[in-house]
Amino acid sequence: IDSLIVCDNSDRLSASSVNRTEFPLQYMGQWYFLAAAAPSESRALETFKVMDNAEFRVQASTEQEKLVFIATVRVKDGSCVPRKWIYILTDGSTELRTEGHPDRTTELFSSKCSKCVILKETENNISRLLLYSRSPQLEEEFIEEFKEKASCEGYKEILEIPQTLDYCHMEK
Ligand code: MYR
Repeated sequence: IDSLIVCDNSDRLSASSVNRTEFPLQYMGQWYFLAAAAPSESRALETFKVMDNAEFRVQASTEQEKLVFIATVRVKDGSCVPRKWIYILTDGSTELRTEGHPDRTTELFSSKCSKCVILKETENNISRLLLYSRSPQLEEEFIEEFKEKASCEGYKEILEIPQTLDYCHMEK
């Protein structure tokens, strides 16, 4: 045993401090992708392993129950790949659905890091945790907290997004 993590309630995923009154307004705008976690050998992190960095923007849609997520991914080969998803808000909950992916659900969780959000994506029994922050650099304690939460979910594979290259230019 090289490490022992005791999973008390502060390490477990909790949505208790996700602010539902202002939801989803407090999540609008710029986000940086910092880390991901999944059960080992699940292949759930494959698509992220080619990334050097990724920046997201969450914006309102012309349809009230939808949000537009725009991303620019800097691939390790240096190229920039734009991505876009439409999320569908769920009545009375902070759970999201993705347009075009009927089997995918996205839950939101809070952490001690007030400028962070943790997403749990589940699709056909495959789940993964994703950590996003308002700033590209994050204090080590918050990365550690994410790893502990992941470990308490039984997720042994952790990927930190390297961010060694410049961020791509994001379309306005
Ligand atoms: C994926 O790569 O599979 C999903 C990308 C999701 C990006 C999320 C970035 C920011 C999260 C803010 C939460 C907004 C909730 C209303």
